[in-house]
Amino acid sequence: MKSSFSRRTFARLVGAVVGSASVPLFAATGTEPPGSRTGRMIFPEGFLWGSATASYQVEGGVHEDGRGPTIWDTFSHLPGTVAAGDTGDVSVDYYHRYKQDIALMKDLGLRSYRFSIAWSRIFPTGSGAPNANGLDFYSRVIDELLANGIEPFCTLYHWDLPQALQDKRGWENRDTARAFADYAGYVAGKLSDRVRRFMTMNEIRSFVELGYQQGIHAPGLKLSAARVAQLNHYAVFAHGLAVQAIRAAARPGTQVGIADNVQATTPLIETAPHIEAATRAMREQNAQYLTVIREGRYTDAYLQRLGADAPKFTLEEMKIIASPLDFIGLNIYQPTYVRADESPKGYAVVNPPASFPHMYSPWLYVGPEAIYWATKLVNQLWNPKELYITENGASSSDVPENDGTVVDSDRIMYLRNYIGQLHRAISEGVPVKGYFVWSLLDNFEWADGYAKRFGIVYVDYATQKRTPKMSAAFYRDVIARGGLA
Ligand code: BGP
Repeated sequence: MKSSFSRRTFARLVGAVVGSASVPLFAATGTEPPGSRTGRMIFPEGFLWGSATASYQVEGGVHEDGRGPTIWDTFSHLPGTVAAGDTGDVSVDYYHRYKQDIALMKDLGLRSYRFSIAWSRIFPTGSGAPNANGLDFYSRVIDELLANGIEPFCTLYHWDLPQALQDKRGWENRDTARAFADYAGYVAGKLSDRVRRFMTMNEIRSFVELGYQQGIHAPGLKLSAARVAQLNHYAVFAHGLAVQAIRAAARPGTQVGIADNVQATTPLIETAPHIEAATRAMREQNAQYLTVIREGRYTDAYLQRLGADAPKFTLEEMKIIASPLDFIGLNIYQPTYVRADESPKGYAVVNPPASFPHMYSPWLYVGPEAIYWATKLVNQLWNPKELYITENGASSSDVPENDGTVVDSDRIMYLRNYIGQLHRAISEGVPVKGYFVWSLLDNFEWADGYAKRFGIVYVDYATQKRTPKMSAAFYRDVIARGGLA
């Protein structure tokens, strides 16, 4: 199935202009702009350099230790859903090789590692009696990370919904939100003795739009606009309920956030009118995701655009959706360029011309300043206590040379430029505290199967041999020097 091009091609919102057009100056943090005197791009002391993976993408072991089936097990086994008929049945066998992979992380000098928990390893049918063996696996992973001086960042939902819940209408069913909160609270209660930071969900936009609207991800549905809007509402509601459940169950000091793929609205030209347009676009393009999560209301433009298809909601639900967060994680890959426009909404999204450079995935346009503008505008609009880049990275064609070396010059170019633009944001006082490369390992990239490689470590899928690419050497050097020196 040729889904990759539409992977990030999201519907544009239309409607009236809402919101702050002013662009206040950023508050100083009190720290000296790192590296500013020498011109080197050195990040603040304690910056958490990390990398990320997700359960279904790396673990394999899908039948082990009582794990229940998920929507991705079902979907990937249907003909025509995933490139080359690939599945995550074995993937990179991290379920059995996590110690080796953590040794690789240590060798890179990683300070932190973002992984996700498979809900169905903990509650095989989504709710009911917990499966102790499932929790044990993550407990062992966490111990191994801590023994190697690596801080665990734990995502509770990275798209692998227990199939038993999808059989009861999945995220369309309001009870799924409650089940998610129960699961999140249970895990936080058990693991917050060693995990300080939890993220509720990864990329609500992706699993809602790709899974339930476009049908190119699990569970492969193409629902009507009204049904999508309602289940989207239950998904952000589930996030809010989970925030509260984690806080209620976890040890004091536990931090709760989200990993959101905000549309990284980026001014086409860095002048006042275009910056103002990008600021408006940030709110509107993310209305039913980060905007509602931060503001506790849908924008007027969003509700007007949907009209009769708008979600039904209560004020109580809206309050829960906007539960305070300790941090916001942003997954940033490509820019959404925006320019000033005379239309009522005050901005226009610029479609990339055919010649626009992209990485191996056709959707992955290279626009490093996206990471600067996304963090800067999110900070300005919603004033989070802390920000993390919970994913950034790129696919490359990655052909090993005769001696096995992978010289992924394009990935190094991509990472260097995005990290440089992240430094630009931090040097202006934007409180970004860490950065996670997607991904540590080549892995099962959803509808692309194993055809697109995002790892900084190459995996030979036939032998499971891991070989760090040149980008791993680059990243190790960045970490060792604390930035781009
Ligand atoms: C993000 C997901 C990751 C990863 C990455 C690459 O949206 O959070 O899980 O898959 O994108 O994208 P893709 O696999 O679609 O090419």
